[in-house]
Amino acid sequence: MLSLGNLPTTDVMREADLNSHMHPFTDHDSIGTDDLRVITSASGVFIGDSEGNQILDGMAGLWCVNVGYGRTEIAEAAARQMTQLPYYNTFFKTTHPPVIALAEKLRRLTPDGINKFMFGTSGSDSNDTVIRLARTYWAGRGKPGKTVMIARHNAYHGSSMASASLGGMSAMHAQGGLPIPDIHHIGQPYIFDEAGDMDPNAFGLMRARELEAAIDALGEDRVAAFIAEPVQGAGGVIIPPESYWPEIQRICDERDILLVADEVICGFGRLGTWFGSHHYDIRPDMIAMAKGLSSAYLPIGGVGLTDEVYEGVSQMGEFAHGYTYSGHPVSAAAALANLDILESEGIVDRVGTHTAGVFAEKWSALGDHPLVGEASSLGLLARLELVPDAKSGSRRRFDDVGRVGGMCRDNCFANNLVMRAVRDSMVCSPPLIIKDDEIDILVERAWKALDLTAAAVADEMT
Ligand code: PXG
Repeated sequence: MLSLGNLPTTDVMREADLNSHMHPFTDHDSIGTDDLRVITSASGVFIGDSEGNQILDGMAGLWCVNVGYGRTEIAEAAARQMTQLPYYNTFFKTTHPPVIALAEKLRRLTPDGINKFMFGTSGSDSNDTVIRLARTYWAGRGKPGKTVMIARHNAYHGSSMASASLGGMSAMHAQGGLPIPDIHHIGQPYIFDEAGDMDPNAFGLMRARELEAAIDALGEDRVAAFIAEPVQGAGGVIIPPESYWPEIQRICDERDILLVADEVICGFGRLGTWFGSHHYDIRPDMIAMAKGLSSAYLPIGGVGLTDEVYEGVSQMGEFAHGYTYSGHPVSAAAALANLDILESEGIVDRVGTHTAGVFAEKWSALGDHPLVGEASSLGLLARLELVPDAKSGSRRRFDDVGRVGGMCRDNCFANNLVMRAVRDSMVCSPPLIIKDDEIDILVERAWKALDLTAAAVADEMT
């Protein structure tokens, strides 16, 4: 039995892991005996493994460790709360100070009009809550037929039955009998892969107007809400053209449907503003949150809603929804300490006024690499498009989609950098506290991984 106080060798831990642990989103047959990396420590923007490597975490965990690793203030706040009151629920007319303080603080930080908060433990359950709130709201307003949720192809909204249905990942729909009824998907504003020769803003308008067309086709009396990430994250950091969000907002204003911003990745500073909705001037009726809410030090998620949605739902009497851990006091205390750090250290402002600019300049240089067709970023979200003939300016993709991206991801890891591959796009989302010289290290390691990947691809051709 593995004891946390006295760790055995890496090989022993790998074997024990593969004997008894089933990993998320993993093809276990593809894990070689040396492939598993055992992460044992972390500080700042670096994670440490059991072999003593210091790896720059270009993904902030899974887009979530916004304040970076090793913040003892959060650990201390959680420890204090565990001693004071480790758990009590928020059902049946009870509450506790951490959840009150967190809701109050979120009321101040979230987009105008978002005034009430319901908590859970993840982004997935937040989006399940969104669906139930939207449908219950319309029932409360006397329109129970408005049940259809419109989302986008290649969106990621979570992994539960309802949130994965809302998401537009075909591989997820293919397993487990998804999607659930009354979910409809429209196109995504992915310029690089889908705009062809169109002007990006014309393309953005075209994609936004798919929402209008879908409402017409389904019937406005059937549609409850449109949900989207301000910038699609897991789908491949898809930064919409400037024309996109204003047109979506216009359509949602003119039509009798709710607008939901999934802020699970874009929230809490990722784009250099508190929320992605602030960056794009979106006026959502609901927002889903998780990840950066606690910088992932403890699991917590939630949904923010306007007074209008809250009152509509309240028309139905009891909203029969909630989780044992809704508003968990220790998670709420950790989230509060995390938000204190983001605020008191001016981290969000610094991303907007400094770090995003430095990052954009250095990241864009990766666009000169012969394997890269485009390098783009917004705030501290970034993407590289890997293509076979970047020099010609062609956006043609590799035939065997995802293979070269996977090679590049492995080369990053081998060079002590974490980046994710989404098909043949490399994505990056470092902790918001990354320093300028650490951005240099990140870009150097990325360049080296691209070189190794390009060399391997060239080898295959000869
Ligand atoms: N919404 C968005 C926008 C997300 O990115 C969720 C909801 C679901 O959150 P939970 O906490 O239930 O995981 C997410 C999560 C990846 C990756 O590899 C991305 C996510 C989760 C796991 C892996 O890109 N995003």
